Amino acid sequence: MPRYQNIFTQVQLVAPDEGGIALPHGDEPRIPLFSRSNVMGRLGQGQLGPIYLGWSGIASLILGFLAFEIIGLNMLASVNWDPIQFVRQLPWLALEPPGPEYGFSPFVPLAEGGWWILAGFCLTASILLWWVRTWRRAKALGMGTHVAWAFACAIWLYLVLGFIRPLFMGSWAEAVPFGIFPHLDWTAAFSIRYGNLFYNPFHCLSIVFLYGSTLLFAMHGATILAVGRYGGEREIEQITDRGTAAERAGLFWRWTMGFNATMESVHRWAWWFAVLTTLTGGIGILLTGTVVDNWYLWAQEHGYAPSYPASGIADPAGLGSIVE
Ligand code: 07D
Repeated sequence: MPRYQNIFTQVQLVAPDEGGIALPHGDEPRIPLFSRSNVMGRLGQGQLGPIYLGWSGIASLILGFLAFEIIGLNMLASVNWDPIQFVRQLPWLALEPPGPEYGFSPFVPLAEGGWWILAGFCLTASILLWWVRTWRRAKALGMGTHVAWAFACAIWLYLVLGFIRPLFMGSWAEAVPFGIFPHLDWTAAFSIRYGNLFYNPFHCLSIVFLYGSTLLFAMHGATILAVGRYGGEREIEQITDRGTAAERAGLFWRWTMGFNATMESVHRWAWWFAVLTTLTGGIGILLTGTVVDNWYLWAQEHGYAPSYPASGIADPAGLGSIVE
């Protein structure tokens, strides 16, 4: 007897390859590469491919590869083209943006930050083209564009960090370097330079939404797994029925915390939390150094951080004022 298989049954569907819906005439071709993987089937879908790779996908991959190469070759050059040292020191190697003496000029000698601008340009073009891909594929499938909008919010933070804020500050030197530890060092230095980012309320908001996202994701994932035995992953079919996984899931949260999201609204909660992480984050970074020079002093002024007795120590941000 055919039975509905759910996440617990570990049965993989074996059927003729499924190529997807027909595309509008003139649309770019899909690469008709199909394969099947039992391991991937345990993690998700067993059929791999086909991959759709239109012009935006191809251009995005080429530009991403160029960025990757520019960054990698510059790092290799920084260790005198020694492959052993490249591997050993990789986590610490960097491609730095131009120094402050170049302001925001697009004409910077390659070895003094020009490569950083070129790599940044390629990476940005690559990311934007990938965004075009998320938008166009959603449209082609008759879907909403929620993924593209959420991705746009992440791109907003990325652009603020690497382009918009440096533009407002009039200096490429404000931008983030490429490199594993170097970009982490940059965040620490940035925080200290601008008086401790913990006192930036938008950083606080961003953390709320970041942590909130993980909490919501854990709650939702756990809830659906917990009602898997009642077919909980068939969320939409269950919305209006009684006695279903959907009703039990809702009841569980109403009993434990007095309120429940619905099978539909929990996804809006998750979407907004994720989106607001980078939306508020970008605002916080854009305000730093442009509107607020020292978040700790700002927080004191606004009754948000305690004021300590005068220490006589000059403001480390170099404003010349004495920390009260
Ligand atoms: C970064 C942007 C979108 C990314 C895109 C993808 C590539 C691929 C591939 C070349 C993630 C780009 C694709 C690059 C390249 C190839 C092959 C999204 C990003 C489009 N903080 N902090 C946040 C916490 C502190 C600092 C956010 C916690 C210190 C700075 C988040 C703590 C200092 C910035 C957050 C903490 C400091 C942030 C990031 C605790 C010093 C930011 C949200 C517990 C370390 C960023 C407003 C995110 C921001 C940011 C969390 C501490 C500095 C909420 C939990 C005090 C400078 N911090 N932070 O989703 O938005 O990032 O700030 O201590 O710029 Mg912080």
